[in-house]
Amino acid sequence: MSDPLVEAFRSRFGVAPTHASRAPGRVNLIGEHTDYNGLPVLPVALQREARIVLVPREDDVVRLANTEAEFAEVEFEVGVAIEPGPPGHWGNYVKAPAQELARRCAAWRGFDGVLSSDVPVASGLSSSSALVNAVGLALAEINQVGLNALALADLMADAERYTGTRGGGMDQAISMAAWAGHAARIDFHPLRVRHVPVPADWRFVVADTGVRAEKSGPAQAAYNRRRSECEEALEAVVAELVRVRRLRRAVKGYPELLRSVHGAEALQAAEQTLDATLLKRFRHVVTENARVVEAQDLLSQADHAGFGTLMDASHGSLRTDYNVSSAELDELVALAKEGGASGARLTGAGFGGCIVALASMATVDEVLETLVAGYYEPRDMTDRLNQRLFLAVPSGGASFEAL
Ligand code: NG1
Repeated sequence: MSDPLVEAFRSRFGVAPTHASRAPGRVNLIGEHTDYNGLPVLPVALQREARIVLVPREDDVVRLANTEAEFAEVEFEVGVAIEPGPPGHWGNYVKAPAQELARRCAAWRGFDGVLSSDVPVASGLSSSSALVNAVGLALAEINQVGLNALALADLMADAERYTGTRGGGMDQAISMAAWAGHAARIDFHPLRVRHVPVPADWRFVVADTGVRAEKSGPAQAAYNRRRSECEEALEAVVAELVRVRRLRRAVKGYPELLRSVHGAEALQAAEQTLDATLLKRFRHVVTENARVVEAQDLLSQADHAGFGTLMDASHGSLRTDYNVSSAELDELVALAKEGGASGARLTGAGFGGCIVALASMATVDEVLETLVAGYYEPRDMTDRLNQRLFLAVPSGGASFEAL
């Protein structure tokens, strides 16, 4: 059977591609806005992915065409200081890994390629990291940099900051290192991944609000502001705990704080020192951390109801303490629950994008039906499962192959 991407490459470059690189998007089950605070997350990789077919070049040029006509072909020379395009330009997600690999691994060799991605853009499903990883893995392989998946994921997390988002490392890690059929509990500094099987009758419904959370626009500023607020809150709480002699010295980072004092005690100190906004941010981070730890246990025990309850609590905290939900996200969460989901929450950064809801084989049809009837135009929904409403199939991480 002919592969349309291979055909697209042939018609653009006149020869057959020799290699393919692919990296999936992800849906985060729980642990939102914790990664950049060094605290754990629990995502799964999706069946939707960025895929590139390519031919390595002998020089330092990268030419990458996109099967979507709205994204014009990008061409640049690999180097340690690659000029970015305008904010939000898709080419920046191609240049990001190239510059980082040139800086850290002296990888200079480029490729000719064609990209196709079916990860919805600006939906909280990490289309950006799927692209960064697919390009990064291709460049790492053709330059023989010899990094394992986690080391490369770490490097890709640094690389993506080229695009202006001060992200954590969740997306690059799950997209590089996922196992099919499993969720991953990911910890940071150093990056560690524990694979946890997803019970066979659990169904994760992903529903898109259709509101794009553009990481190059206001959502990026809001995201980066949250990160600064978390840093400010941490510093003030640590200073307070040192002042009352509960800490002998200032600790660095949330993980060290939460190893040194109990979460409840950290919250008490926060109530003493933080203003209303910083207190809410801090409370979200500390309580979400506890939810992730518990969620991993509940997933291992196949405790469907318990896991759902944690998802609900996560959404509540993201809505009222972290203020990253929206009317549309809240509406989809409410509909999923009405349809019988055990839990539902926004996924990804928020400000728009998708929710994820936990259903079972027994409840999934009703959940889908309630979402379609309550939110989507029935005429757009002749295929019940489509680009905006689908079931997450926990998938494997990025791969590179000779064709
Ligand atoms: P999305 O929603 O895919 O933009 C972002 C960050 C994650 C994480 C989540 C919130 C990037 C590439 N991704 O994801 O690291 O912080 O928000 O939990 O910055």
